[in-house]
Amino acid sequence: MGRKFFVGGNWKCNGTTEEVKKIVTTLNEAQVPGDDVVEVVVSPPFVFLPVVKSLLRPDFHVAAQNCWVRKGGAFTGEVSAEMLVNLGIPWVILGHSERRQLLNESDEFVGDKVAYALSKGLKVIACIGETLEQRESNSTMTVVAEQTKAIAAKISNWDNVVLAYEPVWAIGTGKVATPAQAQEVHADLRKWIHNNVSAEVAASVRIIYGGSVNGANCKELAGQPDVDGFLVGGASLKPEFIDIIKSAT
Ligand code: G2H
Repeated sequence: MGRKFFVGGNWKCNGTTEEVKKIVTTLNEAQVPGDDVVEVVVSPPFVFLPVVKSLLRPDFHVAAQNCWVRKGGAFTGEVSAEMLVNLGIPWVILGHSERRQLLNESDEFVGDKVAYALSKGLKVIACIGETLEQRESNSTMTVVAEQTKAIAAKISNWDNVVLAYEPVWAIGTGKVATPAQAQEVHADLRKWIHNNVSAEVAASVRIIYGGSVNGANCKELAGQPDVDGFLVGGASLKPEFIDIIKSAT
């Protein structure tokens, strides 16, 4: 079976209750390809998860933007995987570069988080990607392989994992990777998975691209054979997110 196109909307730390409801209304009214063609997952801040989940059309799903690395307890300010499961939240984004960079989340920590979230029944959008400095020193694939290796070391079942390749230099900068740049890393990453995990996982795991995706550049990126969808930040707060969903066909 082919890899189903996946479009995630990462709302990051944005929105008021009113704004969030407005985005949900736009999504609910949109005519998009069916969920047999494209899987759509939106990720509001924690505080808006219940309201978004309750109002969102049933063929779209919700993701949290993070969760704690182990069972909850005395970890002030954290939200556990168990809590997300309790709320009926099916997905979580882990290892986003903003957390890796601003909160010093290491490759090992992200690997542990992915493993724990999966063990509790969550599906995971695991983010990886190189900085501009790393790209310019030709270490893109080394960095991306190391980040993926730290996840592969902790999990044995990839069925509920989507890998999001998000070059840090393209995030929120308006500087999108060219389709050729995205395809090159996605193909190399799939090859790495083939050689280091298994041929089956390499063939089935979805590798999505993130970093300044918008309504204008999505179609050409979506046409690349190893680009299985997108993780969208800024544009997921706008009506053009619908155009990005439609790029699945
Ligand atoms: C990358 C992306 C969403 P943006 O972080 O994860 O954000 O589309 O704003 O670059």
